[in-house]
Amino acid sequence: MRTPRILRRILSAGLGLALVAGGGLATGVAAEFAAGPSTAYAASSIGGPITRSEVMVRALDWYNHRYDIPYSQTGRYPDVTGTEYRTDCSGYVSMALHMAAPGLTTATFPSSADVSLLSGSPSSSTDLRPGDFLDNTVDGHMVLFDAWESDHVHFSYYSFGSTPISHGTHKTFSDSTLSGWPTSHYNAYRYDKIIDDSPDSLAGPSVVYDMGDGTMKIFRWSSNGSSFSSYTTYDSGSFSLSNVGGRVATGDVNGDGHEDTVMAYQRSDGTFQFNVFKNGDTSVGVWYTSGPFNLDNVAGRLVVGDFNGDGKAEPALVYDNGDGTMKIYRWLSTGSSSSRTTDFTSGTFHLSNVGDRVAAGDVNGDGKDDIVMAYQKDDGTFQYNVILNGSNSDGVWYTSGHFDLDNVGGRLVVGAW
Ligand SMILES: [Ca+2]
Ligand SMILES: [Ca+2]
Ligand SMILES: [Ca+2]
Repeated sequence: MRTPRILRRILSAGLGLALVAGGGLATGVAAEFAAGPSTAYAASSIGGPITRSEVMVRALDWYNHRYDIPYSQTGRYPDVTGTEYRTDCSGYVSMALHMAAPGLTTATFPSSADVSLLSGSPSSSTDLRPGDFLDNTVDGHMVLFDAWESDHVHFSYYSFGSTPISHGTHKTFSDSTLSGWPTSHYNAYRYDKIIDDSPDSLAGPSVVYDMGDGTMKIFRWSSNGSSFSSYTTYDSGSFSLSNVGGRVATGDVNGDGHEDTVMAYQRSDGTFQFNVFKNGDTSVGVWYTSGPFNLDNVAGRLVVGDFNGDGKAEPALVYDNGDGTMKIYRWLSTGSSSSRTTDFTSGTFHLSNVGDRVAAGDVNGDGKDDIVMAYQKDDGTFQYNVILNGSNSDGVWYTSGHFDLDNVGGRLVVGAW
């Protein structure tokens, strides 16, 4: 319900921007390291980065006490650490996100420096993830997004519009109302400091070993938080790594929260295929087979990232056209296959100056991975080129002084440090 209280914005825009970069932790190995061993329920601080799982645990805490927390726009109730938040819809969302107490309002949330509008009206807000929220400034109400059902059409949410806090289930954006108000009045937002987490596993290394007999073995170590003490192996059967070269990368291609390994394999008939190994040690077969396509022009430039921010990672291949331009071949993930999507073709851009120095990560904090390349320039300097989402050149983000990338080779990595 509409909250008359107008709160002064507490966090400066500068702080917000600094932490937006922290929000870029969202994907991949670096995020898991950054979040530490107790990723799922690590305690956040007020106004600090917070994992989605912690947000949902905090939301559940008030829900579990829902008969003890009367709805009141002037009331207060403590969170799990004793900080008191306002006992209405926006106070509840502020509490769940561990923002400054007693909380923003439905009116001030959209203009917060730490909040971003998700693309599209509610009917197209398919990017919503647990801990995002829907704000209706027309009627002065908001709800916390909980989770999609498996069809990614129906969803659940928490709402504190009256006593007690309610948990709405099996809703869709085609429904005329959401939590008692017109669905079309809501917009979808994300707290910039929210961190996607991988609740069931820590990052671990894996190596792909050529057995020399036309088969390969994948060794995959698991982390217990302080050592890589156990590993599993996968034996391929007939699978020649000479057809893969260095084209091995990881990402969560099926969106289950666990990294998977992807390889680009040149076939003897001149086509290639993507082989996917779920969790890095279980073959789930071929996710894509091309027409004629020479992976020699890709060399080791396979990257895997979530380039459209839908929670599933996908491969991209950086291809030397041989005429001083390059093409980034792109796919999206259906969760069980790689589906071709639009490609990016550069103007003059010599991949011979890049070699295998190509990596992916979310460099602008929008939840979508981007491609970074280190390019040796003729004057002895180098530059970082950024291709946002792997499909939109954003030009040069850095130019060095004299710097010889021959000494780097292909050793470029990108992470949220
Ligand atoms: Ca996975
Ligand atoms: Ca994706
Ligand atoms: Ca990005």
